[in-house]
Amino acid sequence: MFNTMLRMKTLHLLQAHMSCCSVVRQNVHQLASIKHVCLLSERRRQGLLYPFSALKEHLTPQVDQAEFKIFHPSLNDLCRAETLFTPSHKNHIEYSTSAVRMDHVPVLKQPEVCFMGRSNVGKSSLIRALFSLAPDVDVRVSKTPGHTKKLNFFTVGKAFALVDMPGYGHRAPQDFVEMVEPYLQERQNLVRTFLLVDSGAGLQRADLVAVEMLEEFSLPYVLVVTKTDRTGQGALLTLMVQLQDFIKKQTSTCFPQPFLVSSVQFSGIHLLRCFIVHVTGNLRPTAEQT
Ligand SMILES: Nc1nc2c(ncn2[C@@H]2O[C@H](COP(=O)(O)OP(=O)(O)OP(=O)(O)O)[C@@H](O)[C@H]2O)c(=O)[nH]1
Ligand SMILES: [Mg+2]
Repeated sequence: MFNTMLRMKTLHLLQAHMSCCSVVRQNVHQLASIKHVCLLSERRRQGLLYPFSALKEHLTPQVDQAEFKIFHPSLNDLCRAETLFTPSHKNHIEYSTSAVRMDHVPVLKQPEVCFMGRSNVGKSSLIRALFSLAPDVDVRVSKTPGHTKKLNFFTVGKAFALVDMPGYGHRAPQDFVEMVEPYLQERQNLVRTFLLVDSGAGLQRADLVAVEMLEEFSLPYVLVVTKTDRTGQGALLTLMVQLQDFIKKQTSTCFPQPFLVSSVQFSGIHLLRCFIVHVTGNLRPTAEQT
C-alpha cells in the first residue's frame, strides 16, 4: 500500500517535471544547440555554424579568404563553448542588475563583454539568441526603437558577464552619452565590445561616432553584422569586403574579421558564443576546421 502510494507520488512528480520540461523546450530555438544543427545537411550546417562559408563561393580570387577566417574554431571548440552557455547547478546563467549610472553598476570579477549599436539593430535579440539554452533568462526585445533604457548585466557563472546596452541614434535615451561613455572608459573588467551593424544599412554616421569613441579609448572591439536573414548574399559579401577594408584603413583596435549573425535563423550564434568564451579567457581554440 505504502509502495503504491509512493509510486503514484513519484509518477505524479515525474509527470509534472516532464510537462515543465516541455514548456521549457518550447521556448528553446530548435537550432539553439549544436547537436540539433548537426542533424542538418552538411551545407546548411556549415552555413549556420560558419556563415562566411556560405558567401565565399561568390568571392573573386583576388580577395584573400584567410582574412575572413582568422577566428575559425573547430566543431569541438564550438561544442566546448556551448557548455558555458548551458545552465546547470554549477553554471548559473542569470540577469544580474540594471544601471543608469556608474555608481549603480555591479562590482563583478568576471571578464565582461558588452553589446552596443544603433537603436533597433538587434542587440537584445542577439543576447537572447546567445542565451537561448537558458530560456529562464529574460532578455527584452521590442519592435520599437529605444527599448533598452539601461545597462543590463547578465552573468554566466564565474566565467564572464555580458552587458546589453541602450541603443544610440534614433530614439536613444537622453542620457545615453552620460551612461555609456563612463562605462566604456572606466569599466576595468571590460575585455571586448561588440559593435553591431545592421546588414541592410551598413555603417551609418552614428556608428562612425561609436567607432571614434572606441578608438579614442583604445578599447578592443569587434563588428557584428546583424539581421543577415534579411539581406541577399551578394549584398552581404559586398558589405563584408567594405567593412574589412574600413577596419584595415581606419581603425587600430578593431578585430580584423567582422562576424555575421541572424538571431532569427540562428546563423553565426554558435561561432559568436565561442568567440565570447575565447576572449573572456575561457577557451583556447584547438585545431582548425577546414
Ligand atoms: N529579421 C530579423 N529581425 C531581427 C533580428 N534581430 C532583431 N530583429 C528585430 O529587430 C527589432 C529590434 O530588435 P532588438 O533586439 O530589440 O534591438 P535593440 O538593438 O536591442 O534595440 P534597442 O534596445 O531599442 O536599442 C525587433 O523587431 C527584432 O525582432 C534578426 O536577426 N533578423
Ligand atoms: Mg535592446
